[in-house]
Amino acid sequence: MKNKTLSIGLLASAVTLSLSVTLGSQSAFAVVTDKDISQDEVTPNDVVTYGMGQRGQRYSDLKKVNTKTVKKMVPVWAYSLGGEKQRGQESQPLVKDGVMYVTGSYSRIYAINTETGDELWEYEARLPDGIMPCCDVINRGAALYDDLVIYGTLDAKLIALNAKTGKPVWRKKLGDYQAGYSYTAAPLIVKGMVITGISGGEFGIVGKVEARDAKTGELVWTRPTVEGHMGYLNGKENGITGGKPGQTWPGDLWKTGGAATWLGGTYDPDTDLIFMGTGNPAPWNSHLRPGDNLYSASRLAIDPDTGKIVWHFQTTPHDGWDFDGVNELIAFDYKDGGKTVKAAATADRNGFFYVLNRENGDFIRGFPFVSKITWAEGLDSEGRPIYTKGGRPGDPAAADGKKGETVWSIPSFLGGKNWMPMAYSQDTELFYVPSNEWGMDIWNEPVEYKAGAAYLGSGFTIKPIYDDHIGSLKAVDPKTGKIVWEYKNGAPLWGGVLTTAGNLVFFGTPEGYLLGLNAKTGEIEYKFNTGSGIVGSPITWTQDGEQYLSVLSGWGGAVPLWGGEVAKSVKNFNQGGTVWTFKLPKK
Ligand SMILES: [Ca+2]
Ligand SMILES: [Ca+2]
Repeated sequence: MKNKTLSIGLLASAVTLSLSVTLGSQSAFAVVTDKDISQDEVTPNDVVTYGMGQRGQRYSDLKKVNTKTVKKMVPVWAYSLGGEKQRGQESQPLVKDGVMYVTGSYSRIYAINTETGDELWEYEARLPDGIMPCCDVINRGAALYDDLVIYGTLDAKLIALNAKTGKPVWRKKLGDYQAGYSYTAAPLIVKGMVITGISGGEFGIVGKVEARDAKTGELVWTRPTVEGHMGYLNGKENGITGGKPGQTWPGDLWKTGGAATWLGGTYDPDTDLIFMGTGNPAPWNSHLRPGDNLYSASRLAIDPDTGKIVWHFQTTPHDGWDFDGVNELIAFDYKDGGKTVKAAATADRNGFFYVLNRENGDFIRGFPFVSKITWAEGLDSEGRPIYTKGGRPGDPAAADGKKGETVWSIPSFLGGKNWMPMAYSQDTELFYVPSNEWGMDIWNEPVEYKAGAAYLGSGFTIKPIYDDHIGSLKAVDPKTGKIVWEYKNGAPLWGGVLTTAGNLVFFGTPEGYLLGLNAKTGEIEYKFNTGSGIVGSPITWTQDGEQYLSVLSGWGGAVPLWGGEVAKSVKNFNQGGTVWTFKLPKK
């Protein structure tokens, strides 16, 4: 018996030794459980969800790095994504047990030792010719579940890899890339299911939200986001979205209605609801589709067990400006006269910030978060826009049949805020919104649907509205609508935000800087040049008692491709692809 005990002991220490060689000082490789995911916000030793928690608040209670110490923060390693492929790097890394999982441009994914920056494995999806991503070859991040790391690819596939080895375990098709479907969002894990949306809103696709068994990839339910399409649960019909076709769309336009769910979603465990946003109705030319065009340009609350829409809130009914309603809806609570309000907030492409009752979708309040809005005069008591007369680009049929009247519109279609996620501080009770101040000339043209071809029926040129800045990081009070402070940036902001209990707000700029601002005042407390523009989202976590911070650097995304006159001003920014990791020096 003694010998047996001894040999088991030796075996155990041998295992520990070999793991420590691979994973540095961290403990043995552990699977990611539903509990790890639902607790992610309050477990600072890992980051196992996109959004640093299912609610997507991007808040960390870590404060070793704070307004007093942050000036001493230094890079500890930088990892190059390598290869000849660069372009936009919009990913948020994940961290578990001393391993970082980060996606890169062109549907690549990497596992890196968080202590040393050593590569553990790399996987590159083989992409076919003819993929049709609208807005650069980006990817926003992966999901972790059990022993899997799951991410989507530009040819609209979902791939699960073994997190330890990087070898594929399952692979599912989300849509037909030849019809314009693609995938760029970070998947969301809810109750053992992997929840995905779909990209392709500029190609007349039909948006949908889907749930799959995260371990096997088997489809559980699918919910189309355009009125008239049938949903399915466990292979059986599960009700037509909106009840029946034709209520808010003319003719057959609902069949190619867009409403792409391209940014993925958040989940609120408190109300047990998935929040997903939907993009523009297709085509952009709104005169071809009178009506509200449900459920485009909306936020949807979906029951994760049934895949049914519980409530919806449409930010831009009958959108005519490409004001996709996909931006993240973040659950948060606040006190109003001693009563706790279960709210959720979102900063829309259309320039308005909305606070909703997250239990039923009721409008609580809304206000502009950009300095100028031309297309609407305000919001009514239910949150519906009051359209400005003459603010909608004109109907070609009312002109020469080829081109309708051009209007100057603020915000531009790239939005008062685009995909880049804001953060909510539980300390300051402010939202930190990465916004942009710009406008566009926009006009309409005739268009017909053709599978796999752009389906816009619009032309546009984006232009700055101020001489000195486009980007504007704003501290927004959701209770009053007050902009508490603003940090102006020359180039448009295109990366996500992180806020911490150290009274700091971190984000990157296209000029290449990682910035740390004072969360209360907006003063610059930290500035580091990463060598390429930052369009990724920073994270922070703790390891061996030290606070780490990581961000992916690599300029690209939609601005250089679609930015019109703005694109000219950023064309000399160098591309890249590097994960930068920082911490305070050891004494
Ligand atoms: Ca965590
Ligand atoms: Ca769009």
